[in-house]
This record gives sequence, structure tokens and C-alpha cells, in this order.
Amino acid sequence: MIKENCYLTDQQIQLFEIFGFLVRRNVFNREEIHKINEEFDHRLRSLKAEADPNNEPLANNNWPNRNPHTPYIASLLEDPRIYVPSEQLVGEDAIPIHSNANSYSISSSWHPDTEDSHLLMVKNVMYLQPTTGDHGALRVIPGSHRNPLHQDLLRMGLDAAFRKHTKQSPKGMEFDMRGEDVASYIFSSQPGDLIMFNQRTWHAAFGGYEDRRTCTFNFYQNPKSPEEKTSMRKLIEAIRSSANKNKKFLNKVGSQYDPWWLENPEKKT
Ligand SMILES: O=C(O)CCC(=O)C(=O)O
Repeated sequence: MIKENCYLTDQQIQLFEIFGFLVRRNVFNREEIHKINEEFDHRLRSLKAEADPNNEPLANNNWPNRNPHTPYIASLLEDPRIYVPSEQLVGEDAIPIHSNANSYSISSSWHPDTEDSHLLMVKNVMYLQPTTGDHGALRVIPGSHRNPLHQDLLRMGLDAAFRKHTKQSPKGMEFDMRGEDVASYIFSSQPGDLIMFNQRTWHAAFGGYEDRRTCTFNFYQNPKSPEEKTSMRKLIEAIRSSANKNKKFLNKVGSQYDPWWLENPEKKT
């Protein structure tokens, strides 16, 4: 089972390059999803118990997985079903940057994760509950990782609601259409399905509800050219400053990985 669902075909790779995303079904089985949910429950409960009650509740509780509290989820970054396809898309020397858990209480408005055009960044997203268009499914705008579409959407202010919510200043024009009415592919999914997307691809999710869950695994291209290296430095700095911000809300959340993970207790190579 694990081996069967590892390798992407040339056609899948081609579709990823053209559309900026790729859907993979039944990658994890029911028992594995159960194990992930158990660790997720436990970690969310303890992070909430440890958080300062005076902190403002967050619409997206987000925490890193690479720690001894969630050993099974921490191992997924090194599961061939995650890293083999990621390396096929990003390169064999791809760098695993994030392994995160998210518990949302709202929808997510349209946004790309990055506007950077030098480094290829790929995110694997696994929804832990069934999703449909009006029940928290991820939507992606096919081809929006590429210019001119990527830039056109920025210019028309499609991310206005996202920027407002994340307290960033507006960049484009006023955008006042319902996000649901923007043309897109809707990733209706069952737990165990995965979507991989180029992080420049515009995405959103509507029909949010309390404790909507995802696990995400991101791989970045290993920078070689001066432009790629500059991009990587900027991204790492942005990750560092957002980790410090999160610390205020969920006391324990800081670095992307615990020293336990670096010690490699399972002696994985
Ligand atoms: O499910 C969602 O609310 C959106 C997820 C998202 O933006 C992401 O994983 O990058």
C-alpha cells in the first residue's frame, strides 16, 4: 500500500506544472487517519490548557508537528508517500520546511502562500474530516501559480479579505464579490486524500466550522542561484517572525522542530 501510492507518473507531474496542484486519493488508510486524529486531539487539548487564558482566541490554531507529543504525525514528513512525490516535484535535494497541524474555526479567503517566483515551494495538505464545497473544502484556481494570472489576481485585490483578516495592508483594488463565486477547482475529499499545490497557487476554503483540521507538509527547493538564496533568506526570516508571534498565543509554539526530532530517535536515514 505504502509503495503503491508513492510515485507520481509523468502525467501527474505535467498536470502539477500546468495547473499548480495535484490531487491524490486514498493515500492514508482509516487506521492511520485515526492515529493522526488521536495525536491531534491530545496535542490540541494540551496546547489549549497551557495557553494563557488572557490571549485572544485564534481563528486558526497552528502548531508544529515535529515533537515527542505527536510522534506518528512527526514521522509523516519522512513517510515515502509524502516525501517521494514532493522530491519528484521539487528536486531530490528538496528541504522539508514545515510539518504543521491546523485547527481552524473559520473559512479561509483567497490568497497565495507566497508571491515569490524564484523558489519552488510545494505544500501537501491532508484534511482530517470529509470536505465539500460548502463544508471546508480547499479550492484552488488552476494555473494561478503562473504569471500573468497570478499577478492579475493580486492586482484585482482577490486577497483583500485575507489581508484584512491577517492584518496586512491592502495591495490591490477593492474586491467585493463572494469568494465562493470565483472560478476554481473544489477539492471535495475524504480523510486519507491529499492535495499537493505550488504555494504560489491561489487557494481558499469556504463553509468553515469549529475545529476544522488539516496537517500540512511543505518542501522548498534547495536554493542555488543568488536570487533563490535571497528568497530563501527572506522566507526563513518571515517564518521566524511568525513563530515568535504565535508564541504569544499558544505558549509552547515556537520553533518548527523540537530538539527530540533532531536527535532522530528512530535512527532514520
Ligand atoms: O483549509 C483552509 O482553510 C485553507 C488552507 C490553507 O490556506 C493552506 O493550507 O495553505
